[in-house]
Amino acid sequence: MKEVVNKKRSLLKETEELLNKQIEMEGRSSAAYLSMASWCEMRGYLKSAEFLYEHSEEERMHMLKLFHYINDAGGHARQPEISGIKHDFDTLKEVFEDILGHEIAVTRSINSLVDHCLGVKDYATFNFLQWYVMEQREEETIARRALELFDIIGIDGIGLWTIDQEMAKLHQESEG
Ligand code: OFO
Repeated sequence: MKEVVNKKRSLLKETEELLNKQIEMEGRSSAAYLSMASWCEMRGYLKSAEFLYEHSEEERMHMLKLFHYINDAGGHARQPEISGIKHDFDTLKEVFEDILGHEIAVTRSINSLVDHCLGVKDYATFNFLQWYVMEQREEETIARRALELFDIIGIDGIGLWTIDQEMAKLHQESEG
């Protein structure tokens, strides 16, 4: 029985472990963005909340893609334990600073996975990961542009309200 299982496996154990770590990162992104969405909604930043609720769903989809890839290749995708999610923020800007920091960390993780795949000549997984490489490029850009709004518009007067409205446009762009 064991041999039959091994014959089905096209992933190295080490690659499987790294992909499972990436699952954990995507799950953490989803949980973090859900928490941020809730904070924004509670504070009345409704466009930012909408953007983040949806972003949380997208991160879950990123996680599920990895689940299916690992299992289809004969590995075992594991539901990660996720704790330590931040629930409180001092400002709306802090939310978007955290998002950028988070996305940069995810990009580094994807890049090191890609490096690993090249090193072990796993070209199928390398190819699969290219979708994540491009997705990270887009997500970092959106996070940077969101932060720029705070500098361009400023937070005085109706500044914060305007920034929140602008998040709806960024949201549309990220979908388009
Ligand atoms: Fe999964 O793209 Fe952001 O973290």
